Amino acid sequence: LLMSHIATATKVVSRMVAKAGLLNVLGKTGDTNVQGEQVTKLDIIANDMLQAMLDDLPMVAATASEEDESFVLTSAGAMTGRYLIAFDPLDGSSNIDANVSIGTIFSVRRRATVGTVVKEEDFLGPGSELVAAGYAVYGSSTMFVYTTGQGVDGFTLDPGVGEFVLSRPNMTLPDTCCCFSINQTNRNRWSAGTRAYVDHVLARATPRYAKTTGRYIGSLVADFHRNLIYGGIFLYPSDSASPGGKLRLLFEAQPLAMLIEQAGGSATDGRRRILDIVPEGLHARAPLVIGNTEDVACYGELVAAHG
Ligand code: P6P
Repeated sequence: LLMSHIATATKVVSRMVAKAGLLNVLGKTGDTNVQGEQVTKLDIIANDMLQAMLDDLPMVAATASEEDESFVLTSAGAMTGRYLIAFDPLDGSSNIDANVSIGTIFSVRRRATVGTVVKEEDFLGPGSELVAAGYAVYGSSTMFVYTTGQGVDGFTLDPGVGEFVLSRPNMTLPDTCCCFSINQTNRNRWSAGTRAYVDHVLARATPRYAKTTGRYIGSLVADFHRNLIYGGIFLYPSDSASPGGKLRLLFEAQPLAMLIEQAGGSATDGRRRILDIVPEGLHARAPLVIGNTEDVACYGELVAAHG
């Protein structure tokens, strides 16, 4: 029931995204969110939709959104609900006006205790404690990809029927580094280890990287989804401008790390397994290196050697 409510919310968001240009919901609201990012109208619509769809579920105690400073108690389950939901309602929303694929990312955590008032600390566990994680990607088609710890399944929305149809059962990461995804304009801000890894890939001196190509959409869900299908590595490492990384640990890194491990890959912050990191706050950030285990490990070795 919980997953179907989340899926239904993404169907509505999908429809809004598809009609954004016609419904005058493009553009910015003029506000900035807790991340200091400009808020787009669709961010608000997606955020409100997800919270509304979860508010009347008795099994959900509270939700936390990348868009909001603090968590929100649900009407139906604040004291008795067993689950906490964290989500990035519309990741990559800065790309909306350009019609680039964007997405919704979510994770589900079970409360250690029920019957007590939810505290922020209830959300701040390692990603290894998540019971479910997934995303919707609003692209040439809308896909819903999720795991409950028994592998990863992908569903494609049939707009004519309004249902998600199982289109990619048991998704596993192909063992090829097809795509290498990093914002190379940040090169001068990277550590020596990051530069060493990027130069190693670009040198194409090893069979593994002989045919690797560069792809960077600037929309995390789209970059992640492409690599999950084709194989590859995505990196948003720490750099001099964002030493703690840019991406959010709770709303982006943890759910994608659960998915990639369930699909046979790995996710680190360059040194530590993402799923082992305990968030210091709802809006904690983390460097993210995610994809094929061999490539994530190669990056880690060069960071260990070069700093
Ligand atoms: P940059 C989008 O704003 C986002 O949060 C992710 O979706 C994306 O991977 C990243 O930022 C892109 O950041 O600094 O390369 O533009």
